[in-house]
Amino acid sequence: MKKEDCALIFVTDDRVTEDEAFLKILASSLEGGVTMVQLREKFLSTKRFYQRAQAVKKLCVRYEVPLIINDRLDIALSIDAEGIHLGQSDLPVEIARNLLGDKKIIGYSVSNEEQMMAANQLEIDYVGLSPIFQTVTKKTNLAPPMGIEGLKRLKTISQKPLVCIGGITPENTKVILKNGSDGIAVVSAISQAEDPEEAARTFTSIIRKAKAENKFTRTSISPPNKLL
Ligand code: TZP
Ligand code: MG
Repeated sequence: MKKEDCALIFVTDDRVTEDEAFLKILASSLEGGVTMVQLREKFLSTKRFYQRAQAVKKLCVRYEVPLIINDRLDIALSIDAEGIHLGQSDLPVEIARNLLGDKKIIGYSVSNEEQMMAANQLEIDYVGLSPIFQTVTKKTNLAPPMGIEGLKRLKTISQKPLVCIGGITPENTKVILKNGSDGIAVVSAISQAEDPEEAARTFTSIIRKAKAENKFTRTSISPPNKLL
């Protein structure tokens, strides 16, 4: 996985049940610049999940954006997705890695220090810090929000790219990126926006600016190479 791929992950909204509306929101998010899509479905039958995944894959291929599947390795394998996102109570990462091979993306959710230390030992491509802020979108298996203080703490331990999730809006994106997150993963702020394309564009522009500023800050405080 290229690190830039996890800059803006659109996690699809399983509250949007109607396929046409679902695909329209997805296409708009891609048009607005999302860098990866995670298909997350908690209520669909396996057959409907598979069919939706096929349609989502087609769109993602058109935009050359990687598609990963939440939880379901069978669906990921069946549509040859770019990867999978696993939580603490999902299939063990080692098993998923064996079945997917080295080239696929594995994202892994972490909520505390202990889980982060364990994640450092795993063959994963990025860690999802969950949740950074309060969210109403996910109701089960959800730890208390870690806030920016939690992000800072986990950043000091992490050896993997970090992607924050939970309650992320254009207003709180900059502070997340300034405190060490490599990307953000968003549901409602795109899927429930009046104009999902515009919302994705707004995130894209904030991320671009924050990354440019971060680079400047880092190089301006590091000593020139030859003095190292
Ligand atoms: N995992 C942790 S929080 C969350 C998931 C899937 C939902 C985030 O949704 P929103 O609407 O961006 O707060
Ligand atoms: Mg899961």
